[in-house]
Amino acid sequence: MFWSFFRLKYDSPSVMQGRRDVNCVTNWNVPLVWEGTFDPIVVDSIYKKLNPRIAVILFAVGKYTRFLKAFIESGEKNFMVGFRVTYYIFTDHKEEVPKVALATGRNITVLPVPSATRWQDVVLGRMKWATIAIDQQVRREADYVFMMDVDSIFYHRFGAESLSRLSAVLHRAFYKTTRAHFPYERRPESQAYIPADEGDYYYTAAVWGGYLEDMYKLVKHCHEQSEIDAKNKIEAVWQEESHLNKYLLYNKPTKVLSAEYLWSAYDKVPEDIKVVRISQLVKNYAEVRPNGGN
Ligand code: UD2
Repeated sequence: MFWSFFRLKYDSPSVMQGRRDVNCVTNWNVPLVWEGTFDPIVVDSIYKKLNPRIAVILFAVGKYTRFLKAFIESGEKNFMVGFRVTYYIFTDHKEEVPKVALATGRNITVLPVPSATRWQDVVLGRMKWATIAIDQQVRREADYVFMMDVDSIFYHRFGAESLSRLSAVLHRAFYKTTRAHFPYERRPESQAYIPADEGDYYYTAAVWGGYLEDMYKLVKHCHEQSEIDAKNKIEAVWQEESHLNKYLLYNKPTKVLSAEYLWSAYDKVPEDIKVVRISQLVKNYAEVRPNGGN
């Protein structure tokens, strides 16, 4: 009796999805999502019943407005297709926000932010502006929030399988390395400090998301931590990414997304990445940033 139930449950095609070449669960027992570990039709149909409103928070400050068109156009083809999505574009050049045809239920909201003289202030400032915008507006308009880098293109489905209380993406450069190689903040003077013997994964700050209130708690905390750093005249080694990694070490993500969810045109695609869902574009850092490359 038990075995016939077991066979029925685990032999059915929708639950036979799996991968043997990669780890599909974290050591705190939440899913680690790869192509081949979920059924897109089943996942979408579950979430479509809930009809969630999904916010994408995007910064396009200075010359980064040039990336908006391709990001949104490719997002319309691949990101949460069939769901309600609002792209919140934070920019200092609202006249450069392109007109892009959006599917039904999808919108663009443009929000002003000041220009910057240092790229570091833009990336770190994302935590501050996201905190303010959620407080003043987004809270009334969204159930889930994603934070994304704009200099990237969607190439493949990025769907409801990514939704969770807190979902973080494995950084492509470190998902095969040991924690000794993670570029965590190692100076105890910074609020983003992580001791050498701690750490699960190294997550990218270029794509991450979750329930609105969980995301609010996270961005507010990271903003406050970076303010303390600023008072102490220290900036975390990878700005907001360092604070994000510290937060996620002690507040574990409820879903981890493989590096399929943010690859990069700088790197060859390895065997275990069966699909590239978003990829960071190659850019001339010195030309596009207000204060040059590094
Ligand atoms: C990495 C991370 C990024 C962030 C940054 C911090 C990846 C793929 N990305 O990206 O998430 O942690 O390091 O060092 O690993 N932006 C502007 N105007 C500017 C500068 C930045 O709008 O002048 C915005 C824009 O949305 C951009 C994002 O900030 O996509 C990240 O900045 P970046 O692309 O210059 O940083 P990068 O490639 O080093």
